[in-house]
Amino acid sequence: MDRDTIIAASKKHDIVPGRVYKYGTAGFRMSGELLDGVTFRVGLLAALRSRKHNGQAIGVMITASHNPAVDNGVKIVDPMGDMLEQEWEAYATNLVNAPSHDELVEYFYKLAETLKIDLAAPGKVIAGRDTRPSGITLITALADSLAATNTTFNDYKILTTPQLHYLTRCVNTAGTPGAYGEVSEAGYYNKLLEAFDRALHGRKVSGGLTVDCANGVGGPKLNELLKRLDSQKTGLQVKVVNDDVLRPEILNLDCGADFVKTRQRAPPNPKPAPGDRWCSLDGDADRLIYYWVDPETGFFMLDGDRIATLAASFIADLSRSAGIDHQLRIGVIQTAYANGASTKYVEQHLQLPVVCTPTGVKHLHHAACSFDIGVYFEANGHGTVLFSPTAIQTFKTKAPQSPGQKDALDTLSALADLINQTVGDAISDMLMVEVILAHKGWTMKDWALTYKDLPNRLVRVEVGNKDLFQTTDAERKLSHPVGCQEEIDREVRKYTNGRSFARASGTENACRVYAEAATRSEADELAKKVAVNVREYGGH
Ligand code: NG1
Ligand code: ZN
Repeated sequence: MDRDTIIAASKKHDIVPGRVYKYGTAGFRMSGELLDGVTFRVGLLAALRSRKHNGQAIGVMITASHNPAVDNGVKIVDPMGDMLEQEWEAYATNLVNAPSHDELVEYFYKLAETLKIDLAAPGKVIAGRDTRPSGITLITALADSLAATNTTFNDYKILTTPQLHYLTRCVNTAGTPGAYGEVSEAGYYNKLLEAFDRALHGRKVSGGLTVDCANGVGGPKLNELLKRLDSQKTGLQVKVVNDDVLRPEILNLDCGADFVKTRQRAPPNPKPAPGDRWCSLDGDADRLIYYWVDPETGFFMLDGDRIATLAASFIADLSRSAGIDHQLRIGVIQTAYANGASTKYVEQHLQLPVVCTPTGVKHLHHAACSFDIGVYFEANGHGTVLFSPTAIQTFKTKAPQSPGQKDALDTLSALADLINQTVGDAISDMLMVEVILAHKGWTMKDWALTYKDLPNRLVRVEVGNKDLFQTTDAERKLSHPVGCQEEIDREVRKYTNGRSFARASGTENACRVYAEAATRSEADELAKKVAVNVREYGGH
């Protein structure tokens, strides 16, 4: 590689000038038309990152998840399948914002020098994209930057985000004792289904399940999995809906996990029959929301908080049955958006510790690593359960004292294989939920009865300058603008079980206000009052 080659390639993929780009919680995300140069430059960073990690493969995922079809995004996956290390987010931002091709290359070489990266060493990048048409040209931009930097490039084409995370870890662990799985899409399905079967341990799922795939990549991928599923043996009868990826404009349109969660209702089309079990994935299949429409009481949603509490209660029970509950620390990680009733349920009923982190799965993932078993979910349905090497070792080596203990240890071991250890994965999480319901012999209603959600409201508030809003205490309090938090506290005190907070969105140019209280009307009223307050302090 040399400067001239990189400059020549870069000239084919310019950034749109006059814009400021930032590597945020979801990488770079915006209108797909603006991302050609951004993706080229992300390729340069991935080329550096791979060499920094002795040539291990770095993943690049092209997706805008639950955003409208015209948007797209690009993010980097680290060698073990987790999200890009925070320090490097700033390098990504700087590279992408370099005003000229010369300055871009200048910064690239400067980074290599300060980070002591040997550019002559081999580098490797793998990529995947969702079903957005703009992804095809963005992959070309990525391929060009990898060619210009002599980096080996493997394009896995259309994948869910969690599949790309899975593959990245598989590539880098192949042939080692920690091998994560077979390096192929088929390997992913086989690993999940083998573990699903093992986790069920002869039990059967009861009741069909309709899966709304947001007309995104989850549709074809779930269909691939189902082709290999023994639905007779496992009892899992899935009906896939909203899996049309041939009309890109309907991606995430009036369907999918984000629609269901934010609108708090089922997709209008097709309409769920009363009593049927449903779940929705988002546009890149890393979020999952369950729900049903009750013939008497109407729509009922089981969101990320519910999935987390279900998983935590099951795993805690299993570890007690296995006799290892005193050896392993189990914890639940949430954000401030978790319903207060779920937090109370985990702390008081399950007697497990809860950690609250700022929004964004990288924070939750990080906090989960400090437990032997860390259950983390955002209320929006994105999350997973992480098992430490000690936990996995314990499941395998502990000598069972009874058939019950053996069953529990085997199930825990199977869960560690079933649940994606790299990132939240809607398809893997769905199989986990089905296993747990089958073990407990629970209907959706039984699951819903574990606790009662506090009524809540999330509102988006347009402000003059969202950067004025600075938070502390895992985003639960505002430190700035000065005085704003006192006003919020004053309002909250007026309500039974009242809780409210405001923060600047990391993905949109707005603030978000969340409020919960004992009744629907009180939650709405509190949200409204705090929103007015935020608008006033926000320079409108
Ligand atoms: P922002 O826009 O920072 O609130 C949203 C979600 C996050 C996370 C990111 C990334 C809410 C309230 N916020 O972040 O949980 O998923 O998008 O996609 O759901
Ligand atoms: Zn997503």
